[in-house]
Amino acid sequence: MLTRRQLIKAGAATGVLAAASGAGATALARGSGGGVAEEAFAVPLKRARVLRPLGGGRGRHGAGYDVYRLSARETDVSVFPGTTTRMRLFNGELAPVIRATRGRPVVIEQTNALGVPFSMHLHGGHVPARHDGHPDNEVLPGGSRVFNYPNEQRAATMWLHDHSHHAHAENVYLGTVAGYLLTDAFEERLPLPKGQYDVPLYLRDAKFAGDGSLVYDMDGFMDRPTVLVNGRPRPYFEVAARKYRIRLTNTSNERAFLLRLGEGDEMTHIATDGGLLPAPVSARVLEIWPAERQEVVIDFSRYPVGSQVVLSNAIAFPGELPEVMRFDVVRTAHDPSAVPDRLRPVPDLGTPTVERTFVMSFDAATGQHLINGKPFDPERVDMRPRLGTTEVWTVRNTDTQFGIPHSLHTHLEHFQVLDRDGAAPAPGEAGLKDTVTVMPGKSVRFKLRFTDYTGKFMYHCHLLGHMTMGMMGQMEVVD
Ligand SMILES: [Cu+2]
Repeated sequence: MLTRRQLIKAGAATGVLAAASGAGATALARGSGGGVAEEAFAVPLKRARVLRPLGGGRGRHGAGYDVYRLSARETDVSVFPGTTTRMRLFNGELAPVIRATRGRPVVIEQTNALGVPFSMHLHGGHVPARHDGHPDNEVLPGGSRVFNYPNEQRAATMWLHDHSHHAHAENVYLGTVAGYLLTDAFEERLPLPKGQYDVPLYLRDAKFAGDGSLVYDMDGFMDRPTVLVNGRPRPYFEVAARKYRIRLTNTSNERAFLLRLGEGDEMTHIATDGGLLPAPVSARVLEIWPAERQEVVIDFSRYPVGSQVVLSNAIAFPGELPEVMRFDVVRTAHDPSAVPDRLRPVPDLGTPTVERTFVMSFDAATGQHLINGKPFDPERVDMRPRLGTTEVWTVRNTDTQFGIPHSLHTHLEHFQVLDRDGAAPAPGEAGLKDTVTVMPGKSVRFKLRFTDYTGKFMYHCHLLGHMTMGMMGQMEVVD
């Protein structure tokens, strides 16, 4: 039996998180610790349900807005046939989705029917501090809070999750996640696949006990052998032989995926955290870390009707099934969609006048994860960026001894990656981002500009166990 530390070291050897496993492994695997038997492609994908607004109205500036209610509550669902899994879900649903349009605000009345505090955060949202889900604004059990999202930002695939002080990792793990897809006129004009051919997929890992219950162990991140897509274990998805826009969000606490389609078939990478890339990028693998979004267009017209194309994880841990899901091409369809040669230029974020460094490290003596040598302190403001100022942030991961990857997620603003250890970012990282992962011994530089909103916002590692153990800071944006 390997110790956790040996496992972490072994995982780091590949430079990502785990040794790559062979594709096409056994069709049947068993979760460790007597978990449920798991067969790949036994259940159909459940499409994420798009919520209908409860109502709307006219805001201060005359713009229409939509109202939604999201209630976080415990719900029994059946993930594996014949078993019941108690999860914590918004409205009792696995990843419901809100579709929003730039310029039309969304108001969400969020009620907390859980037994723990809750603080809803729109990941990727450019929103006022009091609506950002700061842990100081936790909603206690039985309480509620109204969130106002202005939607004055570029089209992007975002998501909603808990940001409470102590329960966020468990709440995310137990399923309290919703999608938030913002579109705008620029994106709508492009001939990308739309409607039923624009499919959000929420990927995550999990560990289930034999009775179907979800097992949460903060340190058990290498023992979550089940992959769920929109809450279904390794589903199949019946598609038409045409192009689809697939919007991937990794809602895992710690799991990274290196996705591979079929035998390394081409996917067209079109967007990331902050929306469309400057230009499409041909991709044969697609890396997606916790909280990141990656969007691809997949052209299923390459495959004859009757084909089955597997999406697999090239960095599954040893002993795990690599399969994530399967696309079954079942019919032909008319396809007026196309991927233009140019998508969306990155906006000019200005000339930086401030530089900051963020050193990410694990303290083996205390088990805490630190930024610049300090664990999170809610009483401490770590920095005060000025509104209208462009800054360059260098994020350095010094955890070579333990081989621990870290990420940095900035609230409020998206950023532009400038370089990784001095080298230009890959074309797939050339769009706006809000979460970057930095491998041990590596560094990344990005620039961002503070706009519109003052107040306190968080930044943190989005490997949620690390965040729980201190890897978070707060900035107060000042005028
Ligand atoms: Cu971390």
